[in-house]
Amino acid sequence: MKVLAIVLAGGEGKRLMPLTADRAKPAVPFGGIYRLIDFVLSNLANANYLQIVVLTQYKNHSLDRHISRTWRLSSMLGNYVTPVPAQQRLGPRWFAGSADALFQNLNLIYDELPDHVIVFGADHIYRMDPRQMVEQHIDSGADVTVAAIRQPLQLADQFGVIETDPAGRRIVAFREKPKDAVGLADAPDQVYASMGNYVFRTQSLIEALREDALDPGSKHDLGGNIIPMFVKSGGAEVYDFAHNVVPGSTERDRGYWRDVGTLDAFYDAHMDLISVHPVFNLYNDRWPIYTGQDPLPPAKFVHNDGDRIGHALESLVSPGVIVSGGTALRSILSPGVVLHSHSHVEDSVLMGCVKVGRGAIVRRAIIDKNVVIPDGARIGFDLDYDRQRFTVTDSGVVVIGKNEIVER
Ligand code: ADQ
Repeated sequence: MKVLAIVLAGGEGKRLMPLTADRAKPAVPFGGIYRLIDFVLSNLANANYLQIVVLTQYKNHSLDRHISRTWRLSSMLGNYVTPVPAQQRLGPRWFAGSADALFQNLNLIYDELPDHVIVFGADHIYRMDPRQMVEQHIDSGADVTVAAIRQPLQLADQFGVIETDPAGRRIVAFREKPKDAVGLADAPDQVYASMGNYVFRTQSLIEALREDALDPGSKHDLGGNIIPMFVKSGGAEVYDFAHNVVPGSTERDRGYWRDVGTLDAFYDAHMDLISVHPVFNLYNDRWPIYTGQDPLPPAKFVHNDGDRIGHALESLVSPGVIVSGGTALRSILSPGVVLHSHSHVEDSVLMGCVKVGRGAIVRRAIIDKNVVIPDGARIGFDLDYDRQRFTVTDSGVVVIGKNEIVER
């Protein structure tokens, strides 16, 4: 059975601004050394699906660079991860929606002639063995199988909401981001949400995309248009993510899936990583999360001119970090971060090469690459002041964009 994987990585990620000001959402750094796209690509690679096309569009420079530097598979064995930027192949327009992105790249499917096509989103934090979903899809003979997970009812308007037949397999209704969803019969405060991960029978996908392309009223969106088309014809099934068991997983981290589409969700997913018993276990070496890294030296903790020794507690510390007389508490320090004497960073995410000056204090913040926090500056204390100069989320997390200049 031949399977081609297509990863949709063209999303704009408006709600993650300023982190997506000059990079696509799937290229946003996560967990110190990763980028969001590493999670879906690792899931596919660990499952041995090694013909992977990544459709990019929006501000794709750092994404393309990351994929071509990191995700080099052995082409001799016919394996590849290929970023395909929107090329305006069908006239002078960018992709309209995710279905249009697939339609414009149908040639990639014709080149491979797979039996089934996996179409996965690129911006979630999770471990999943996609083979189990593909197996169910093949056994059932469905045109499309949609991965689903229970989510809180109040988030229903962020997801494709699924209703199934009483057996829980066939999809009888699929509504994209409904404002008036009702809860499940056995859990009124939950809905069954699409994870944005699909497996299609190739021929069914091609026919649906062609039909959709001819419809002037369509938004050419997979969730909004294509999946409902299959629901109507009775060919859509659900794959319950709760049944997915990844090698090396434990009862605790099974079923973990985070849509990090908002700054608060992005922040919370990081705070989970540094909790004593994180739900998402980065240390499962039977299902590794792959990434690419510059050859940096090990992290070091030193003192400066007889000051106290730099230290980090309950934190993730990446290679290339220098903690020189400063303190990090419950924080993520990405490669190349430097904390100078008497600086103090807590409950924060510092991305690559952030420098925190002498005596500066940073609390509950996400600080993007290359930002320099001047000596003695205070971030996350006076939120009214921070709001005037940075982004502050609903829950009070201060977010400073890449290369932003910070005044004291
Ligand atoms: P959203 O994530 O809101 O909902 P969308 O913006 O289409 O839907 O993004 C889906 C994926 O496609 C993302 O990985 C994005 O990066 C990518 N993408 C979007 N437009 C693209 C384009 N033109 N070219 C290439 N890639 C593109 C979707 C589903 C919901 C489901 C949620 C789960 O539509 O039904 O519940 O994902 O988070």
